Amino acid sequence: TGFNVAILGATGAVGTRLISQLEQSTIPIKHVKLLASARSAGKRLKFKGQDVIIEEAKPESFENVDLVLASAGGSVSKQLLPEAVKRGAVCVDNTSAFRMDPQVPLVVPEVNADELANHKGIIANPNCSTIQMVVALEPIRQRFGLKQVIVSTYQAVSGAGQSALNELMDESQQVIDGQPTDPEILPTKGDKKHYQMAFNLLPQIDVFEDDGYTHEEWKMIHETKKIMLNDMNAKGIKVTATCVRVPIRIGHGESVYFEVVDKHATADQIRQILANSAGIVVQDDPSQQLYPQSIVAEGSRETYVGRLRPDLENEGNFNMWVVSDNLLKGAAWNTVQIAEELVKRDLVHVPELAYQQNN
Ligand code: A2P
Ligand code: 11C
Repeated sequence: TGFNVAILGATGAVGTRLISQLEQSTIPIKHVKLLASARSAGKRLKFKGQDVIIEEAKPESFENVDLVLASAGGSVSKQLLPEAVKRGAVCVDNTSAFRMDPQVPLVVPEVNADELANHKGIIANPNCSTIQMVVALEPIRQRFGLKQVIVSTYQAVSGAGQSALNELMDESQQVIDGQPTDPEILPTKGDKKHYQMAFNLLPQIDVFEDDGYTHEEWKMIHETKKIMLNDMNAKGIKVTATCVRVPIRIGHGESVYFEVVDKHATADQIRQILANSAGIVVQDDPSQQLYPQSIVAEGSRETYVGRLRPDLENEGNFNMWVVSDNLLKGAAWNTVQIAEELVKRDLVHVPELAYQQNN
């Protein structure tokens, strides 16, 4: 008994963590299939100590698969996940391919797990920087209401994949050695120019939209509204974002400024609500210099919150600092956590009215 599970993109920065999160999960597993590009076919990775031969991902790979965990890039998901659904597999997708599709729930279990009941075969995992922010904001919204969010991010290089992480390490060594650097990937693979990341800050994550925001900033705005209000254009909460890449390996940091509806809210009350909320660890004691740090969050499934303090000149407004491992809660853990919820809720089957490709 148990499920046949396929991991699509198993060799990537997120894929390898999907393997380890699945190893630790409560999901009963009959068989695991590891899928990647033709480049990796025939190589081996371990699952629970056993060698598994990596296969090239094709539509037929999903025959007899119950559950797919995907993180091989948006175009791969767009092409292959509808094929998987046709073959009866429920897909949890870590890419941006389907997030804004009205047929697809966009889920952070601590916030909107009930949306899973409406799935049509595909469930989307949000962007990493969005996930950790909504984990921290939703308990505050539920208790005090939320009017406005202004976020600035400090995002780790692993968000751009294993090759970007390798580039940061190489460049760092080159700078230390007094050698020239040769950037080819960052700030983003899909753009024309590339800049040195080592010992630098780059205020560009993903490509630019016509309005001057980057696509990463667009995601933080619209995904937040879809997750918290079930409407990507909802006017109920105003959100604006500035996303910055910083030369660290793992663990996104976010300075989140927010305004609540109930002006009587105090920082102590908010701290207490957060401390009692699922998936959150409050690390907030200035007298002990205690606050969240990326290198501490690395390897943990939790979202860390600290530096919570009221805006001294604007009642009902607060600042906080939020950190999480972007490859775990931001990606692999949230994906596996969604899969665990699907199993618990007996939702690992494609409904009769299944996902329809509309392009
Ligand atoms: P491969 O290692 O064979 O290239 P990252 O996010 O770290 O860059 O990883 C991307 C993941 O997506 C890798 O597992 C990569 O496999 C996989 N991938 C890339 N292109 C394809 C494709 N066309 N089909 C299946 N998997 C792919
Ligand atoms: C980054 N947030 O840090 C991106 C990575 O939409 O899943 C995740 C991209 C996505 O570069």
